[in-house]
Amino acid sequence: MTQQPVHPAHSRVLVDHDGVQVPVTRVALTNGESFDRYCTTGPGSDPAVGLPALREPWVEARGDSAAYDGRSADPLDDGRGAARRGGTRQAWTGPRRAPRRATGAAVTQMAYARRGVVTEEMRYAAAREGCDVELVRSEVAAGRAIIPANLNHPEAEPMVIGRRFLVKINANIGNSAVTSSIDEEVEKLTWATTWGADTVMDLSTGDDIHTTREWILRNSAVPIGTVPIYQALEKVDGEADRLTWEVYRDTVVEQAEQGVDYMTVHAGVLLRHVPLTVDRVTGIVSRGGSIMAGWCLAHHEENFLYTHFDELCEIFAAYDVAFSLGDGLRPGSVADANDEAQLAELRTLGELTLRAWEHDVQVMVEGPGHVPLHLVEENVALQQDWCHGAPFYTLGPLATDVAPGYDHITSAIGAAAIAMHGTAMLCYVTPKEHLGLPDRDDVKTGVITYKLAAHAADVAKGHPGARAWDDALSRARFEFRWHDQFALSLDPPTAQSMHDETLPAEAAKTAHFCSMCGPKFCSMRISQDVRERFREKSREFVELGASVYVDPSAAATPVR
Ligand code: IRN
Ligand code: FE2
Repeated sequence: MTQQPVHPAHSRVLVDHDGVQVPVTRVALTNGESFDRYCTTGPGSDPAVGLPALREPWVEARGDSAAYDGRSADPLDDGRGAARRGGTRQAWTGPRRAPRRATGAAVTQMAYARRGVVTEEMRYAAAREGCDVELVRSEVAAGRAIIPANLNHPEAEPMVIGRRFLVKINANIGNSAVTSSIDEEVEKLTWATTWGADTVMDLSTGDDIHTTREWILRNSAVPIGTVPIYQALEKVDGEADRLTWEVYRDTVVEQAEQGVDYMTVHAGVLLRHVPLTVDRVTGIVSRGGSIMAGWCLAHHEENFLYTHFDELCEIFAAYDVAFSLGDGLRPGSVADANDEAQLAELRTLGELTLRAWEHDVQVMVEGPGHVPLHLVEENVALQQDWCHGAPFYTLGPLATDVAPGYDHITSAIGAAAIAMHGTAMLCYVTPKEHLGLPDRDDVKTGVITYKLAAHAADVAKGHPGARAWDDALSRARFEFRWHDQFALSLDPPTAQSMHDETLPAEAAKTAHFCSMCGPKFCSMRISQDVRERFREKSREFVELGASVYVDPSAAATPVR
């Protein structure tokens, strides 16, 4: 099943960059030109069969990992026998591969980059960005960028996250105990990447987490992230006090064997940080953060994610799982932004970043949350400084707390600002934030809203080529190529249906106005007339021997 393009003028084509074939979304324009956009959709799959294993030959050729008889051989074994206890999910039906892991040293993209090795994954990511592969290799080697690429997720099309590259966005999906089936989760994945999600996090809780994740991974061309503490908590029947390092470790291995590319680990929530949150307006709003804070207090012991961090690094290094160091103490209201709890955790995340790098494990660092605009820049400055340039991955942030129902917007305001200052990836927020589980429409709205925040930041940063997209759309708009304006937009069906509400006729698709201003008041049409008259006038002046009028935009039509 190939994915339906979102507009008839769109097609997924493979283009060649120095011998590497990478996908783009090609937008065919009515003036005979075309415009290529970064493509996240993947080649499309039958959900029951999964995607082809693009990276498998690359991983095998490196010869530093081997398949073994792992826990994941039985996809129904989620560690507590969900299926045997009456779980309802259908077991994975597609091809099964034995999990692989390193046979010796770290098999991470960072390890290769630091040794000066250019991998196929680096080549692929660079080709998609349209940049030199050496930029990708050197940024990964320095820890300023990551390529999330677990050995056991060969279906993924490699991509790079870092401030020197296009700003990326993540969409969260996942069932909670109360809603959604597997089909719906795979469908949400496909839906999110159709609209441009660069990575997807499966935040499922409840029964059958393992099986749901298997279906998602086998059908995902984008990196998949998870928060393993959620599944670990299911294994101890939701009783946080019963969590142990061993239960957590086994969960991480299970997920690494399945192919999870990056994992949120709330290892910066230390026992001594918890009292710093008591006077907050909104306390601890991170799910993972509150679980770990509760555990620390119940046992009066240091967070086991922190005390076992080096063992965790060894596991991550063997599969190439990247850390997403969780912001368990992120502010949940603008009142709590940049407070001592948040900053104390951030300092710890900086220390953990260095420890992970000692193991050649890739790291990004998660950030807030809720932050008023005037405190946004400081967030990036401190994170970059204290975390040694590791990529920042932020949740919005919401610039104000007052608009439930519109929090995709309050957060996109903060997201555009924080990305402009250097955040590498934005975690989307949907209109349902704080209110309920997002449905299909919310996922689309969240992704589109975050795509525009990310792109606005790319333009503001002067990212090479970013503005070309705006220029292509603006030219179409000025020339009244309505079909091209729709096709080039982030959400073509919405743009077109809004236009067609008042002017549905095909003739209106070339008309020199829309119903916003009507024919007489269309500034674009008037401005085209002005330009035309101006050219005529300058022609007259030239004939009179005067050369004062030079219309720079008329360079292509020399005045005779
Ligand atoms: C991103 C930045 N800060 C938090 N996030 C995302 O929030 C993270 O990647 C994951 O998707 C989710 C984790 O939520 P909790 O457990 O911290 O609430
Ligand atoms: Fe919030």
